[in-house]
Amino acid sequence: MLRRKSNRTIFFIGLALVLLLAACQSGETTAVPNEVTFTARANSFSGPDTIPAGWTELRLANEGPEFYHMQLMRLDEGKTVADLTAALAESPVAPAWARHYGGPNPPHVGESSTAVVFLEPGEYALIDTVPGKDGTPHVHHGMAKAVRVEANGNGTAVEPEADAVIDMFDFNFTVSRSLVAGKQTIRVNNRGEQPHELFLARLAPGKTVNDLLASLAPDAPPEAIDWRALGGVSVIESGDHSYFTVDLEPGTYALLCFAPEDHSGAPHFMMGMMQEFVIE
Ligand SMILES: [Cu+2]
Repeated sequence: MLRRKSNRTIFFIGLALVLLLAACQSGETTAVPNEVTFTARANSFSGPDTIPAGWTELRLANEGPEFYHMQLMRLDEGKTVADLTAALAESPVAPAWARHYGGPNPPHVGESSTAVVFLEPGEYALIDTVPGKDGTPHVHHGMAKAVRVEANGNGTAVEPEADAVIDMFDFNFTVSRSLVAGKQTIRVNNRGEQPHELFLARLAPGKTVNDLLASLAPDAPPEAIDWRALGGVSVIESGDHSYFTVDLEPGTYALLCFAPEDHSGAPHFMMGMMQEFVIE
């Protein structure tokens, strides 16, 4: 009798452990990255000065009249946002003491886009290298903000799960798993040796990625922008990865990288990083 009771006790302790383990695991799978929102307006970013380290979903709300993106750059000790802005005025190629950590690429005017990045503690510059209507990158018109990433982050923030994968190489994109209509999270890997980014846009019917590029020329009329900016991931370093979520409807899409080539400074799309794909 005693023996049977003790077996039952062991059984219930075991059951309790199994339930506890299941609860812990379900807690892990429902954890999400920290969410942080920044707002872009004409010549300014607004948002927090300090954010926690770890997997972070950065949201960019575009409340300005042009296209903006967020480019996070981690600065080596002793370097400032002003130092970075001055260096980028000399060359579009970032100095070795500033490391690209991505961020959301441009949403359409009045809309928002997100990207999930892994942030290590440190001092960062949040800049916008997208050129304004005058052809000058917004970073030189005040779109540069200091952001501190602190180690006391949300310990439960986890990396997202991807529905599709796009690899970036020197100098092309490869869609490793097929993209489909509907909402999906895309993992973006930089498998090249240079820093790369991914900008996604939906083209107007019958238009090509070349039409999109022509619409960005300083003398192009405003109505030439007949495509929709859908964000993507701004520049990340070789070997790094990031995520973004997008809702794709049937149509033709363009992938572009505007990052400057390490030596010539020429935008990567001129070297082949421009591609179209179709969603049925
Ligand atoms: Cu590139």
